[in-house]
Amino acid sequence: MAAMKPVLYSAAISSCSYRVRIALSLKGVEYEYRAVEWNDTDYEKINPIKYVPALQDGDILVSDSLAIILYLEDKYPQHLLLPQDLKRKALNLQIANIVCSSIQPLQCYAVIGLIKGKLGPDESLQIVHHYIDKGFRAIEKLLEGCDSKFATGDEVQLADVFLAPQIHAGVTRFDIDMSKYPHLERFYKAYMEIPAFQAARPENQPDAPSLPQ
Ligand SMILES: N[C@@H](CCC(=O)N[C@@H](CS)C(=O)NCC(=O)O)C(=O)O
Repeated sequence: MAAMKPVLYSAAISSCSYRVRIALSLKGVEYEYRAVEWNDTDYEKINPIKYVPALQDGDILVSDSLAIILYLEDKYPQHLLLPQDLKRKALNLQIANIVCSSIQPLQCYAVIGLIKGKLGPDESLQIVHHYIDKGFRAIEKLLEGCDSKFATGDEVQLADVFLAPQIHAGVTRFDIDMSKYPHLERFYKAYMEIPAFQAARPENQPDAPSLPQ
């Protein structure tokens, strides 16, 4: 009997879901896409913290994009995202974590929702810009002198899987001027040429919003 496809609980515009979609595509894993509505109370049974993404793979249910991607890395070893070399592996994890812990949570709808009404839209946007800029500048510093095609080499690795959705959100949702971050701007152009990244883009998901994001 054929194995069941993993089920991805996702939202098109969620940058955290976008990371997992890229990893699944790069690894060539076929999956069932299940769009989660923000107000779906049943979803709490899948992920108690109620955030997307989550992945059900057979009897394994895992949520949080980094945990999911590390799970995929062990389960589906095709297109490994973490190199053996300890220095490059550490750099991949560091960049992924800067995006995951020090940028995205500070730009997310939960935080923007909290400050809504207390601050005007311009002030909220300034806060988001501050944290994206802080993170992007740090990553540019870490990559000083880098002349590879992607962040940590000429192959797409974990850092790239986290960078692409973060830059995409920066450009499309927060009007970030990427010319201030020359390495990231160059990688972003390269990511957009890769079919696995294209397939994972928000606008190519079944629940893509019909309005510009
Ligand atoms: N650390 C989590 C964060 C997940 C997260 O913040 N998801 C957002 C979308 S990118 C979400 O579900 N937001 C819904 C809400 O804020 O209620 C991960 O990397 O998966």
